[in-house]
Amino acid sequence: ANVSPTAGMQPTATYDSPFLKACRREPVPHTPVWFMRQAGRSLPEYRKVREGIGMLDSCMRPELVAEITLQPVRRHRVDAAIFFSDIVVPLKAIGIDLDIKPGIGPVVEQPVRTRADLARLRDLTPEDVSYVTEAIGLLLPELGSTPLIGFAGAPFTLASYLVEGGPSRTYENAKAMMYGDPELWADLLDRLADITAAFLKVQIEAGVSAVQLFDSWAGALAPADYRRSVLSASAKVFREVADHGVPRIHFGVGTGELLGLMGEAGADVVGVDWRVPLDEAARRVGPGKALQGNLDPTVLFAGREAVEAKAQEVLESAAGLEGHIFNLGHGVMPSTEADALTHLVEYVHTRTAR
Ligand code: 1CP
Repeated sequence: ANVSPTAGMQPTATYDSPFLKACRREPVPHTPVWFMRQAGRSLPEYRKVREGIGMLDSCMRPELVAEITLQPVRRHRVDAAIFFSDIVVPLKAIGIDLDIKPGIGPVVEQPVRTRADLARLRDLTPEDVSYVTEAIGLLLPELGSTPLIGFAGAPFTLASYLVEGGPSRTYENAKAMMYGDPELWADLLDRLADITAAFLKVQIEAGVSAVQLFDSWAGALAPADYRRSVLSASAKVFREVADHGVPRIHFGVGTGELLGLMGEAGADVVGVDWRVPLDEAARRVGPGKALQGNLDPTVLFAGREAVEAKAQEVLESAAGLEGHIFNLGHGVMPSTEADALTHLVEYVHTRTAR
């Protein structure tokens, strides 16, 4: 019989979805679209269900997570869902005292600065995040053939929050450790690689169809420093999940100079922000990988004509690629109009219908 390589793991219709085909660089009926941060404050239905519930609390309620994850799929008809959670959830789950503060982001009560602090980073077990497994179980039947993307924060980006104690623009404490105590830094990133890999494995075993590693802030690093001090930890994460057979996406912001190295770390798909056109990004990444991106999220404030013109530019720049997944160059901004996103999905689908 005609059995797909993942038969028994997930329905063939999911395996044959445009999103997963594009990840595998196979021909697609239309260019697949999804948006980073597609679930969130741009949706009135999100604001409604989140009312009075803290961000981290909401990540631990399976029914709520499933509802929020489904909202952008219903509304925008995107080609993939992304699991509603946050990159700091596994850190919270192993007992790090942190919170996500409204208008700020993740704040860590006691930053990780010394070797003694490393002891607080214990291994993550599936039981620590049983609510994640449960939420994915609720989602799969609801999603049907729409793939679900799991995700985690990459070691560098997680370290930036842990060492700084919160969001930063300069990463001075994290970089001070990286430059000043390379051994401690390497051990910290290695610990985080294990936690991240364990968190991704939980999601894959629960049934997600692809995973994205968010190294959002890696663009703060020079290529030589990324290669020396970060690449091996991210490569370890990708290696750990390599034999699970799901595509692995690697994304960061301002990473034009790092695209080759981020591919080298083990990704099947490299995410690109809006600063580098996709054809140039493909040259930097090299052959054998699909690309994801890369419309500037602020274009969505400029009106329909501008959105279409800029989306068309992205599509033209992607015309020669083997695999392209349309996305923004970074997350949806909270004040974006939901209808602008719905229209963008329709536009890309129509323009690329083959
Ligand atoms: O109360 C709220 O609504 C807070 C806003 C919010 C939301 C909706 C935060 C706080 N996290 C999230 C969800 C979230 N976080 C998702 C949802 C799934 C989807 O895309 O629909 C995802 C993928 C993340 C991942 C995440 N968290 C990243 C990587 C992606 C990126 O944007 O680069 C990062 C860097 C974080 C940290 C974080 N969490 C929240 C904020 C505001 C931040 C950034 C803070 C900073 O500037 O450093």
